[in-house]
Amino acid sequence: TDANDLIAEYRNTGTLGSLPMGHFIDGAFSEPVHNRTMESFDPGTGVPFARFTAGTKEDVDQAVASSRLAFEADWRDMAPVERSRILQRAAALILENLDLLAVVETLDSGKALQEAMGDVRGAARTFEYYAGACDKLQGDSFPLGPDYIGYTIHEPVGVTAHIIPWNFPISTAARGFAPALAAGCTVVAKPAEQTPYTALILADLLHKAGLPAGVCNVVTGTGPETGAPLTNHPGVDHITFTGSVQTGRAVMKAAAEDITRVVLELGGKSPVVVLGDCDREQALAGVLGAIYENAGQICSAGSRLVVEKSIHDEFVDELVARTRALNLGHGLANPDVGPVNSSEHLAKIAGFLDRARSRGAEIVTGGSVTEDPATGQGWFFEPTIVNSVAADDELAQEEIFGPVLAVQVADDADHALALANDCQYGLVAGIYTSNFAKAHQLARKIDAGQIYINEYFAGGIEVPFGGNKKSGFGREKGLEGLASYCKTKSIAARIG
Ligand code: TXE
Repeated sequence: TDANDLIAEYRNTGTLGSLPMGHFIDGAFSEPVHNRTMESFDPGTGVPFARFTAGTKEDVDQAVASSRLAFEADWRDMAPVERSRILQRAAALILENLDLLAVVETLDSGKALQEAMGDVRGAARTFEYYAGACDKLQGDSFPLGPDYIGYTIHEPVGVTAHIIPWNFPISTAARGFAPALAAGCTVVAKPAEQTPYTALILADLLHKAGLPAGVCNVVTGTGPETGAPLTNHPGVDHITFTGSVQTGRAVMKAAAEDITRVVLELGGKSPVVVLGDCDREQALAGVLGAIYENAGQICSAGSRLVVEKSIHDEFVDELVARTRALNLGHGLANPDVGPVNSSEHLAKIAGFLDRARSRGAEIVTGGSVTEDPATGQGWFFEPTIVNSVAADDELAQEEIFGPVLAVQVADDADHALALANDCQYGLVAGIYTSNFAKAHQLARKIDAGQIYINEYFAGGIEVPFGGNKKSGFGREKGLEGLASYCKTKSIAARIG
């Protein structure tokens, strides 16, 4: 279906007829055990546009049992080349459904349609990448002398649970499902209650691509009623969690109960270090994208600008001018900055700025709740810059997860490094400089899972991604992402 037709349908009816209903279990949309539903809101208007199923422990039990059966009966022992072909077909089907997935993602999350299209293309690329890896999970052999044979094989860990957040629903689903399936694992996913639909549609497309029933199940509902029973489930062998530190802690405790493997991808407060010798244009564009893409609701957003004193005044003036020129609007209108995801989240962002104002912070642009200028509706926050933020201020320490940039002034590169590392999080850091050696020296010394030099968000599915410190542990993407869904078995035999 064409995006324009879907947008017209939404404008005329206030909903979309093609939205899935129910959980996706055993290869079909299924009736829940208890018939309870929740509203889904369009953040661009603040108005509900559909209802979806609020799952319970009973639904989770069904999904895990189905995944266990499918693991043992169909998927674990399928020839890797066959798994690969199914994942390749899935990539193609995702692209064939690009417009539907992107429009649904925009309605559910609020993000600009172009960004949603980028996310869907990225999801297809993720399946393409891991499709190519299915038949390359090679082991090693070991030199034990003429009387022995020693080798390793990589076995799938089993049934994997995926707890998905609302800021990148289809990207996060794909980033977990594709490597898990490539490794021979089965999947039970719980999308965020704010954004349930694209994971359901993705599971259906995977089934249409040839995935046997039960290999990928999706259960919708709230964190406490659906997420917790899944992460606590003794039938789950691995948990991939993306979300807040607080919930991550609860998930890690649940995992500890049964010694379940867990990957935690939590928050960030990532610095963008801009040195005096940078290419000014490159740095300005990079800093703006780093904080305003997806209205700042990105775990790896560049939410701290650490700028060298020598260029600070000029650089911040230009950033402020460009920030004021950004247009806000409904995601379907393709704005520079869309709404934030929920009214609760909007209130949380506003709280940070209210407290900053009462401390006398230097808010150089933005700082308030606003609305879609075209309709007067929606959950919007002004693109905001706060200047000269102290290292111990909450604006420099806490994840706001909105379009709010905290500027920290550094005397020189060493001071910039100290400021960059003075934080409980360690997910990402950006570096802008024309000095190649200095860039790589800083890259080694900054405590973060990934470093972007002269282009923020550089890299793709090939590059491992994950956090240090309170940003979590474990790596997704790349071949490391695949390894976390495998368990190595060593086999040694005496033949002499
Ligand atoms: O997160 P939660 P929330 C950060 C960001 C944001 C804050 C709160 O700072 O403002 O977290 O967001 C499910 N057992 N990030 O409240 O609660 C929940 O249903 C199992 C950073 O939305 O962590 C959803 O599917 N699951 C981030 C998912 O966990 C539970 C992305 C995330 O929700 C659960 C999102 C439980 N007890 C928020 N409770 C990132 N790292 O990108 C909730 N969930």
